[in-house]
Amino acid sequence: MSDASDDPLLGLRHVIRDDGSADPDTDPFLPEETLLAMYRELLKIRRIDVRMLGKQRQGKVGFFGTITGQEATPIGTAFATRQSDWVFPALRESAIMICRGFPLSTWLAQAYGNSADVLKGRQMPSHMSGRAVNQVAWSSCIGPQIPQAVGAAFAARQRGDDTVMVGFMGDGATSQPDFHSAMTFAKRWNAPVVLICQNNHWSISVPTEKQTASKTIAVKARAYGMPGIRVDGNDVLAVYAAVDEAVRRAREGGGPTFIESVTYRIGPHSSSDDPTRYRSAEEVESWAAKDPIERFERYLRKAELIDDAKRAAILDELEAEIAAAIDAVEDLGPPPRESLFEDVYEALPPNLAEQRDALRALPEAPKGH
Ligand SMILES: Cc1ncc(C[n+]2csc(CCOP(=O)(O)OP(=O)(O)O)c2C)c(N)n1
Repeated sequence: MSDASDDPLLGLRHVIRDDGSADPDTDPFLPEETLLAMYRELLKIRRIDVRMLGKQRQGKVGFFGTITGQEATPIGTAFATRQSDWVFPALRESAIMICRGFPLSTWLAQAYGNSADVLKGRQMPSHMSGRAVNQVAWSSCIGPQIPQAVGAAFAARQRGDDTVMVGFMGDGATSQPDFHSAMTFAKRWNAPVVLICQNNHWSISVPTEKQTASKTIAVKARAYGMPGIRVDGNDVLAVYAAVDEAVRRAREGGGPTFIESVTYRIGPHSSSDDPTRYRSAEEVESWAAKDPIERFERYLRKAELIDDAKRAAILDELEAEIAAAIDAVEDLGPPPRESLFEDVYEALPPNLAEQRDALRALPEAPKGH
């Protein structure tokens, strides 16, 4: 704790100090290979953002949701959870799938909505999910994943296994009724769930202070009777430590925790947004100076785990990996037309089978239609 307030729900937990040293009272003391793996994942998702926003501008994908500036929360969470724990994401946590080993090309195929997309082109672009890595689809509608995470946690407890559910939301989502229902039931059922709010200060063009009169978002935990943590969301080690504490509590039967991860969205809300219309360049610059990747780099350099040459080598490897993944999927065609009939019925009813056969008999549409 190094913020002004004695109340942990008003102050902010940090690990990495401005000079790159770590606070020994809060440092999770992760092994070197874990620190370097985290660094790689942070850089990877940052580079994917740059490449995919470019693809959207070239008209190759219709929509992409970047997370630039907010990487520390999904990456810290990925390392603090087990593969068997389930993730119920909001808008900016799809990178957890990549950390869990979901193939990058298949992940990208969802943005293209093509034949390699495990969701068969049926979701909005950039709404990745994967059963193979226990990450459910996120809903474009703000909020429903929060009670879903709580319900799934209740089910896990009833089944008697030690799976923990992690549900994410933005600051805007805390003004939705779903947030309040989820918080109420989470503690009432003592569900093994960690609910994480990425407070990035904006809900598209609405600033957080117009969403709520509450001093912080973390303090809301108190009203629902559960532990809360307010953490520096641009400090990947602080996020890791906070989520690790909450996940352990949930796994050991101690019930839910609510975490506010304080961060900032450096880029647009999505590829459809122009943030210069509602926020100042000075505000963005002041947060860019707190960049989570540069902050972690200062820590790694001080610990002599990276230097310019190692950084450049990692970046080269990542660029090649991302370029290969894009090349593998970019020019694939759409999912087969008859896949429209899959996944709803275990056995297709005769009337739908007839429609599917009629569709099959039609000529394919020319490319581009
Ligand atoms: C129920 C609902 N209302 C409004 C919208 C339009 N909308 C899409 S994203 C968004 C802002 C979400 O803000 P926040 O929860 O803070 O997440 P962030 O985008 O900042 O990560 C809004 C209002 C929506 N998708 N669903």
